[in-house]
Amino acid sequence: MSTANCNLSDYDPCLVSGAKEMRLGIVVSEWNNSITDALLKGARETLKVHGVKKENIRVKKVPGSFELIYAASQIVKRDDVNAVIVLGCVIKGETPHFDYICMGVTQEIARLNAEGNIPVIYGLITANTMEQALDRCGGKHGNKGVECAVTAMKMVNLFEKSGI
Ligand code: DLZ
Repeated sequence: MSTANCNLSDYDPCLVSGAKEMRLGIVVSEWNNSITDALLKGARETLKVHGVKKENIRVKKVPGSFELIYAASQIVKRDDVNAVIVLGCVIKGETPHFDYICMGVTQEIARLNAEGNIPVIYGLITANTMEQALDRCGGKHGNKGVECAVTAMKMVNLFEKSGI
């Protein structure tokens, strides 16, 4: 699994349609905010390009990536958006804390995604270094926020269009 050979911002715009009436929730972590602000910008700009109205993008900031779980689950329960995107950045330190945060967030977002009524899009950067994170929030590997926005719009359309 590697983003080294792909660019997170590359996608085929023809595969994204019908987003004008979509309502999206975005939960963003304040930890490593130089990274997460760039992810949010990438996501917002991409949604805008596809016609999502500014007032239909609801952003909630949380202190750290671990809090993404609670905020996303509350938004899912309220059922007033078509999808939720979670954006965070965890950078490996000297202790195993990194592993616990990454594991906890990943498992709970996966659970919410499978059990809730709307898609929850996983935008957690898990990096060994700040440089790796910068490469993925608008640097040489593109912007994960863009990738998440595209994924959200595609996932909302998945059942809207097929009717199943
Ligand atoms: C405590 C902590 C640490 C050490 N590192 C990060 C990080 O790299 N990225 C991140 O989003 N959050 C970090 N946190 C904060 C935790 O996610 C969480 O906010 C606290 O443990 C309080 O629940």
